[in-house]
Amino acid sequence: MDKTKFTTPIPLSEIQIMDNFWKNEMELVRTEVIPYQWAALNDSVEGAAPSYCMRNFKIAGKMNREKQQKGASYIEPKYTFRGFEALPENPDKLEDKFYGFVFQDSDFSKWIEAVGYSLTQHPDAELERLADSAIDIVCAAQQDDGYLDTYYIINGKDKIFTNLRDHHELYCFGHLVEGAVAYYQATGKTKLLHAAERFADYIYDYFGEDEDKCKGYPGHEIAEMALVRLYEATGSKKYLELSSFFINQRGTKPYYFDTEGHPDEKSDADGLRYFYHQAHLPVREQTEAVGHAVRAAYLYSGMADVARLADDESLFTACERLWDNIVNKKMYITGAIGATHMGEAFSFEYDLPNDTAYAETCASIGLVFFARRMLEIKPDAKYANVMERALYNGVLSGMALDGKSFFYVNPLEVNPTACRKDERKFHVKPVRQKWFGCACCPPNIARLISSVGSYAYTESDDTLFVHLYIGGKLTKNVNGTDVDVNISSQFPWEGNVEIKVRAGHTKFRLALRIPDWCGLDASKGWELENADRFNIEEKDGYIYLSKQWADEDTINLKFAMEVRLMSASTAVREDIGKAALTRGPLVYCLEEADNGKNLHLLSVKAENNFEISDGKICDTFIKKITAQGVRENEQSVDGLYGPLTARRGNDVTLTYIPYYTWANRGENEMQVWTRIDYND
Ligand code: FUB
Ligand code: ZN
Repeated sequence: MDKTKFTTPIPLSEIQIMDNFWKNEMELVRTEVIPYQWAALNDSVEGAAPSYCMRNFKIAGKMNREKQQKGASYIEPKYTFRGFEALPENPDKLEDKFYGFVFQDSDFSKWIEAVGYSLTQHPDAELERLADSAIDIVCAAQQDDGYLDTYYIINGKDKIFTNLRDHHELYCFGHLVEGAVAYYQATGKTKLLHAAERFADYIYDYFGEDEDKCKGYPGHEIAEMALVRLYEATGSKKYLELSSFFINQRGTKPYYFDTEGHPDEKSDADGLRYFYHQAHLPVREQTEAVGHAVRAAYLYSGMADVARLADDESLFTACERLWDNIVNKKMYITGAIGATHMGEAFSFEYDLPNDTAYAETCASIGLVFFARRMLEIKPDAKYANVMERALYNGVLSGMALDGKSFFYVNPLEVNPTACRKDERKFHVKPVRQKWFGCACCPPNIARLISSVGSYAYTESDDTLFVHLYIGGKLTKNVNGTDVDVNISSQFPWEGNVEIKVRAGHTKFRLALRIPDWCGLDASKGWELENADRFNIEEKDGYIYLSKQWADEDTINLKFAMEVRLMSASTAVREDIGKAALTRGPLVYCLEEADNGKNLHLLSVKAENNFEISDGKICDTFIKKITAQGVRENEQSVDGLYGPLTARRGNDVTLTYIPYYTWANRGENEMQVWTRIDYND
C-alpha cells in the first residue's frame, strides 16, 4: 500500500459546518431527534414501543450497588434465556428484569455519540449535563471486572460470551466504544471513555491468539472498527491487535459459531448462516458481499481500518474486491444496499427489486463508513462518489423532513395497498414511523448526520481533500502554519462552489473531487475560474491545486448539474426498459401527490426537455423537475387480457421530486424507475 496516499479525517472540533442544507439536517437532529431519542430511551414517548434501554442500565446499576453492600453474601442471578426480545409479562407491572432486544444498550451508545458530535458544532451546557447524568447511570452498571452489558448483567453473567453469534455483546461493546470516543473527543471528559477502555481490556483478556483465550468473533460486526477508534484515541496497541484478531479469525475452520452449540436450531446444510455473518470464508478469500448488509458494511469498514494501520495489502485487496462487488452488482441507484428482507441481506448479484427492497437505512450508513475508510487509504473519487450517493439518497430518505419520523426500509417503489396486503412487502412501510421496537436506524442517522463533516474532508500532510461539497470552515496545520479554508456551496441544488483559502506561504494543496455526475471532461462537466493561476494535476477523480498562495485566495468552481436520465445495467431485470432521473448528487422520484394514482401507467419520454423549478415540500425548499411523459390509457385492453394493439396514452407532464423527500405528504405511491417512452 502506498502510505504516502493515506489521509485522515479532520477532527470535528476543527470544523464548523456552515452549509445551508446540512446545517438544517444537523439542526433537526439536535432539536428533534436527540431529545426525542432521549425520551424514547426512557420510555416516555406516548404511543411508541418502550425501549427499556435506560431502565435496563438502572436495574443493572441497582444490582451492582446491592452486590457492593452484600459482599460475599450476594447471589448472582443464574442465566435463563427469555427471548431475543424480552417483553414484560404484564406491561403495567414491570419487574426488575431486562426488557427489550438483546442489543438494547446500543441505543444509548448511539445517542451519546450523536450528542458528542452535536456538541462540537453547537455547544449546549444543558444537553451536556443531561449526557453526563446518562453516563453516570451507564457507568454505575459496570462490573468491577469491567464487563458492561446489561443483558447478561441482569440475566446472569454465568453465560457471557456463550452466544456470540446472536447475542450482540460485542456489538453493544462496539457501539459503547464509538459513543465513548465521540463524547470524549467532543468534551474532553473521560468517564465513559474509561468505562469503554475497561470493558475493552476485559474483552482483550478474554479473546485472542493465546492458547487459553476464546477464539470467537462478533456475530454482528462493529467492534472491529470501534477498537481501531479506541486505539487511535488512546494509542493503546492492544485494541488494534484485538481488532485484527477478530477480523483474521472470522471464517476460519472449525467455524467458531458451530463450537458454541446452538442445539435448538435445525441443521444448516447450505451453510447459509455463515454467509449471513460473513463467516463463510476467511475475510481475505471473500469476493462477494453477502449476508446481513449492515453487518457486512461494518465488517468491511473494520477491515479497511486494520488494512491501513497494519499496512496489510491482502486485506486492502479484499476490501477493494468487496467494494467493487457491492457498487457494481449489489447497490441501488440510491446508494441503498441489502436487497432482500430475508435476513436483511444482500441478494444475489444484480438482484435489485424495487418494491420489495430492504435497503435498510443503517446499511447505507455502513456503506458511507466503508467509503470514508477506503478514502483514508486511497483518495480515489470512486469511493467519494458512492459516499455522496448514499448520503443524499439512501441515508437521508431514512428521516422525515421535520426529523420526527423515520424509515427503516427504503424501497424504490411503493404501492401502499401492496404494503398492507402482500406479505412479501409487509416490511415496506408507506409512511415513516415515529420509532421502532428495534430502533437501530434513527439513532444511526443521528450520529451520521451530526458528524457529516468528518466524511466531507480528509487531510494528508500537505493536502486537504474535499470529498463532499459541504459548506464549512476548517483549519489545517501545514508545517506549523495554520491554513484556513472556508468552503461554501449551494449543493445539492446548484453546482457552484467557492473556496476561500488563507494558506500563507505553505506548500498547501487542495484536492477537489470531480463528481461522477458531472463527467470528467473539464470542457463540459466542470469549470475552474482563472485556472491558469494554479498548478493543476488531475488524478483519480480529483483536481489537485497548488500555487504560491496569497494572503487570501478565492477559488471558484462550477460543476454542471444537468438532469440525467439514467438506465441500469441490462443485468438488472427489474429496471430493464426503465429510467431514473438524477440531478447532481440527487436521485429523483415520482410521487402520487404530484402525478396521480397508478404510477405504473406512466412512462417518461427518452427525448425530453426537463424543467427545473423551485418548490417546497412541507416548507422545505427543493428543486423539482418536470418532464414530458405519457400516461397509458387504462382501457388499452378489454378485461384482464386482450389481443395486443398499439398502446394508447395521453401526453402528460411528470413532476419529479428528490427521492429523500418522498412520503412527507402522507401515504401515497412512489416510484424511482419509470418506463421509458421511446416514441416522439
Ligand atoms: O441487530 C442489530 C441491528 O438491528 C442491525 O444492525 C439491524 O439490521 C437490525 O437488525
Ligand atoms: Zn437500522
